[in-house]
Amino acid sequence: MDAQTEELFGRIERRNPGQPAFLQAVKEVLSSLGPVLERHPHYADERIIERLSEPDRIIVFRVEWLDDAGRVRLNRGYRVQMSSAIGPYKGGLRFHPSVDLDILKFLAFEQVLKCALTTLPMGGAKGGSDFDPKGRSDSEVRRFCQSFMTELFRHIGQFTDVPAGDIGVGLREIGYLFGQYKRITNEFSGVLTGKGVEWGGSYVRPEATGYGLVYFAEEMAATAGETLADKRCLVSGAGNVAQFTAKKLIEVGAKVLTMSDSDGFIHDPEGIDAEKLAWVFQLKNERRGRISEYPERFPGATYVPAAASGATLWSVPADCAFPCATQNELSEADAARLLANGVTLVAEGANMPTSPRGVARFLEAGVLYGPSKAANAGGVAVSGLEMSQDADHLSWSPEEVDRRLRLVMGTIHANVRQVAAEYGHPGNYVVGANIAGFVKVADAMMAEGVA
Ligand code: NDP
Ligand code: 2IT
Repeated sequence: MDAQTEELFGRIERRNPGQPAFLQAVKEVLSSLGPVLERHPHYADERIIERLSEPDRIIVFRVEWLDDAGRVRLNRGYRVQMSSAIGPYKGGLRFHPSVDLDILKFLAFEQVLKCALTTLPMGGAKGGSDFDPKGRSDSEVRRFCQSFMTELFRHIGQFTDVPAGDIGVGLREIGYLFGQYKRITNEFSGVLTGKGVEWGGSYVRPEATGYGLVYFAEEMAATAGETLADKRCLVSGAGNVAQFTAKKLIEVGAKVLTMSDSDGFIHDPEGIDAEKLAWVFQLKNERRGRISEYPERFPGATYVPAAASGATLWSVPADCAFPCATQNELSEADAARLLANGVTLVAEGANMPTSPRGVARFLEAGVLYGPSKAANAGGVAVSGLEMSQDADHLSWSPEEVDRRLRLVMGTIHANVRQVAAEYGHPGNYVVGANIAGFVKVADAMMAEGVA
């Protein structure tokens, strides 16, 4: 960063004390913008970066609910509406004990640029709660969701803000949230995405983030004249994104060696095939069990608890890495280990999973590195397609949605590469994604003027 950008970042730092994840996300973007600010000084004159890192609005509220024993429980709910420059606020809801304003501001900031890359008209937001769904009964989750929506409903709407899922929020939670919104407003609309196909959802939305990630990785590999067939792949996480990443990787002939949850990881040297993956789907989505059960069912595999040795799944030798669990799950040491083992492609399904020093390692090594805001944009892109279908009161076939998802991922990939080259960093997907997303939002902000 040059002296002027350093000074600008210093101001943002002073305005947002105690928010390391948010500042990490802003700094990563700022570090890419040098060439565009030099070429277009009007962005600095209009203070676009400072305006973009200040949310339009933050809503914080109390969520109280009754557990199965009839005791009163208390959580905090949030919605960070970051930018509506290019469309209604859009972005997921996360239910996880680690959720706080810092985490949601980082996610909302990333979401603004990600949505800009999708080619669809969506702004950026994120929300959620420090509620922990783990170990909670269905009726406790339902009561929590209903209470959460009893406040959130007044801040969202199909033309205002359209939430969806993220960590801890899947089909079940979206169902309870949608039911409560409808009960309160007497309105059946596209106010949430990730709905069931029978009640206003889109085919391929559950698959979209993982499938889109693999489509993006295929495009990356093709620039080196490669495919993913027979590649040894590391996947982290075992939730929505990890499951469908693994599914598509298996479909295209790659070998998936690992999956994980917050307790530890499994390494299956023979590869997780379609049948084993179907068992993981059942374990995680129906029984809501732990990945540690995998070796009991498939004895060729080993389980490594996270706390035991500090070992991470990134130490398993492989060709490609797909972090799909959570932010900062891949450290500089992990990146170094992956590179030493000869990894050639890294594509991020989770949001900001690689630490800044880890990213620097990948870029220095010149491996294919696809940052999250480009590589995992397939999820929100199909959310955008769900909004289109809701607005038109119709439903496209799975084939049609998948075709459009592939098209969107191909377009993002081409655009990101083209912009990176145009600004003097050919092959650098970080610079390409940050500049392409930024310019689109910045130009809209300029056109809409300061009020
Ligand atoms: P899920 O809740 O379905 O799965 C999350 C997975 O990550 C679980 O295996 C979970 O393990 C693990 N995990 C969560 N938090 C931690 C943690 N602090 N440390 C270690 N492991 C953790 O979420 P998704 O699959 O939807 O989301 C995964 C990532 O993908 C997130 O970064 C999310 O923001 C991102 N993403 C999601 C999209 C979507 O459409 N769902 C779209 C784009 C990005 P455990 O069960 O033990 O908690
Ligand atoms: O991080 C993300 O892009 C998501 N969690 C999906 C958001 C959405 O609105 O579909």
